[in-house]
Amino acid sequence: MRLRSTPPSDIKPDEITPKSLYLDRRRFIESAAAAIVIGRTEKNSFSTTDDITERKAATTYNNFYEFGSDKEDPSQLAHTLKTDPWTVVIDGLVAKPLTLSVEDLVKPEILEERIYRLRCVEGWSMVIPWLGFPLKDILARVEPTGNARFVSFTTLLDPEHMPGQRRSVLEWPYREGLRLDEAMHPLTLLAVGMYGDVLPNQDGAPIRLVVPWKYGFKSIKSIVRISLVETQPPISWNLSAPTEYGFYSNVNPEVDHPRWSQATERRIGHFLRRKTQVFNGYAEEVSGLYTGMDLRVNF
Ligand SMILES: Nc1nc2c(c(=O)[nH]1)N[C@H]1C(S)=C(S)[C@@H](COP(=O)(O)O)O[C@H]1N2
Ligand SMILES: [Mo]
Repeated sequence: MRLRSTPPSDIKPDEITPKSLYLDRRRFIESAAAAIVIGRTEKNSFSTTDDITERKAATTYNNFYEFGSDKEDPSQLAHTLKTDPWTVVIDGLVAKPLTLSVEDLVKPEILEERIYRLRCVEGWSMVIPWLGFPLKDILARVEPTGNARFVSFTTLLDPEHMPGQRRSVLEWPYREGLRLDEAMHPLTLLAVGMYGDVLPNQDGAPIRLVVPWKYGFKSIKSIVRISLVETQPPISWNLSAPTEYGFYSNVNPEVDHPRWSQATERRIGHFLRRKTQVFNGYAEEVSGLYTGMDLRVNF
């Protein structure tokens, strides 16, 4: 496997077109996906056996406010997002800060497929086969220092190519956060692909977070910075409506949103509504993270 994080010497970096980088990235993801399909006979204990949502739905019914607030906006407008070149900075309270090109991360040998439920705070859900790797693997590489307690994530700020950022619907750039133990949980994924292919722009190319037991807005898209910090970081939805969106935002059928119930949800592609599960069905894995916390107060 030849991975080209630095260009061959006969080509100057500025002669490499974004297209060729994109095709490289795509080729590596496809080989990862092929390897995964071969290995799929072994059940991945992290994946749900729920029916997978149609790819068409997962790529045309999106929330990505940088491209508008209608569900169809991102698939129609996100082609303007420039994902090549792209770097992710991992810094803050760490011994070894790191700047990675996404090419460093699109390695078939580190990618796994994880079929996760995604539950949007608005009341719909999907089941998506992601290609990615646990966030904890990257955090281990940077070696968080003893005072690091939270992780702060930031999306690209680029109003020229992200038309939604020209309006102040949210505080830009989009920001999210996790407590360090949530970030280190083996279910917490950084995804670079879905459905055996690179992430489409509207789903958060080239790299996004997936936290399956939390409402969808925690799964921040198109990440440029991951910072280890000491205190709970500000997050965009909480800044815009603090009584509606808390820092934790764990899926909880018993804690309603102030304007609607969270007891049931509509699985995209299914007719009947279904009961929402506590921690989106991942209680066995994650409830221990919240022992002793009042989840009505820490919503
Ligand atoms: N940068 C950014 N990330 C984001 C959002 C956003 O508006 N901007 N929307 C969030 C919300 S509300 C949801 S439900 C999920 C949707 O992910 P999907 O479109 O891939 O299903 O992305 C989340 N990540
Ligand atoms: Mo959402």
